[in-house]
Amino acid sequence: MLDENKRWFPEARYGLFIHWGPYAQYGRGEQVLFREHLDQADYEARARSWNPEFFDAKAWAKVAADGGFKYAVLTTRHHDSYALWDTKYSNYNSMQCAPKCDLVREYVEAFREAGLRVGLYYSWADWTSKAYWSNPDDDLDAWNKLRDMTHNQVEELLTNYGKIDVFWFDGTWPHPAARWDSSGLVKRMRELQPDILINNRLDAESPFTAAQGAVEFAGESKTMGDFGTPEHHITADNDRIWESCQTSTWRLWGYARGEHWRPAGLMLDYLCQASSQGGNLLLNVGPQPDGRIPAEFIDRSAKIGEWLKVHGEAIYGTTRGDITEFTTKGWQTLRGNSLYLIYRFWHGEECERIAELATPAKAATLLSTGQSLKVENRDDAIYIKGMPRVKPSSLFPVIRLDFGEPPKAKEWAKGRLWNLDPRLMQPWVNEIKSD
Ligand code: H79
Repeated sequence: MLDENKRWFPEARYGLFIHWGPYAQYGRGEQVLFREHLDQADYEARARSWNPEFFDAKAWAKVAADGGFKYAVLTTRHHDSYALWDTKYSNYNSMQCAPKCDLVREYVEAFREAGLRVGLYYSWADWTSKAYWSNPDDDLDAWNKLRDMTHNQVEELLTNYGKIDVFWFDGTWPHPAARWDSSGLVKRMRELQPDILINNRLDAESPFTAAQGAVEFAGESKTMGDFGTPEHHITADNDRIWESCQTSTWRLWGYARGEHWRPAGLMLDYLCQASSQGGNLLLNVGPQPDGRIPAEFIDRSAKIGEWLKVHGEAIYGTTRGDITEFTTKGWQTLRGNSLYLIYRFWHGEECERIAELATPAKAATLLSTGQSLKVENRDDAIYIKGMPRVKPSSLFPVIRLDFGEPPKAKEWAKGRLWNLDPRLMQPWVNEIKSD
């Protein structure tokens, strides 16, 4: 059972991931330094002179609030180790470089003010450090210095910015939990911020000691941390809360010039799929080097926000809903005595038939228009009558089915595709006249 103080997280369902740092200047994602083997000194010089003249945390917070996001996670330090806050453990930070301000503080204050929960992303990795790229056993003093710096910076972030709701680690590779002493740090973090949710990127297999091919890049621990973090895919974790992170573009997280943006419908699809499988979506945007959020993102995010204003009850605060096979129509979520049918495909027929449920339905409401639809329970199925022929929402229409108790699937209909067991399909198979 999830602690009371952590329950807001799965209920929130939808967070905004913000990847931003001096790498935005290159317009080729957040890992350009390493992936292009750029000259370290050139990169650092350009980073130090980076000055995002149009950065306005309040404008970001408005985009997030209008988009229907309930929380956000900002990269306070990515693998390039440039810190977006006033840290005393390195001078490679936005206070001592060109911006001359604490970008994390502005972000935290603006997002809190807009009513959002606040998360901080921090990468263990430090691509500017020889110790990071080396086997710690070769120079333990250098390694310990690097590790202590990460611990100190995390403590700083959890001490100087008020309440932080989510902490999102990344970049453990190529060093395992024991090297980072990530469990020691997590313990300290919970002392500083007892309610904080911490993700699971706290471990990695070490290429310095592990057999080749056994390296876990993303650093997802199955046991440590509060929530799972599938990246670029949506896969339910049955044992704990989880959040899938997805880009709104192709695959880079930091700003990428000339990008092809995913349509609003596709990004909403991710949100509905994650909700239907009992997880969150952390949707990413990479703000421009000048500090503005790309117009393409604002446009798409606002469309999803409009949809959520009308259909949000099918997402926020719901629980896993894929209790039956619904692939031919879309996604399902649950809340108490209600089942939400989220239509990816609007079939345009006047009558809907739902055969899989064992609980009779009492009422149906088309959230997209607010109208109630007629419900009949007969012939071992639920019929919804008076469905509009024309799709009633430019994105996904939603019908709320209300029951007298939490709806249950029939024995044969439990799980998607009947758990791939042909025996469960026998009552239906028996209706086949002859071979
Ligand atoms: O911040 C985004 C990515 O930059 C970050 N996670 C999301 C949220 C991420 N960092 N690493 N990975 C995802 C997985 C890939 C890791 C590796 Fe590598 C590719 C390990 C070795 C090659 C990245 C590049 C880490 C070292 C070099």
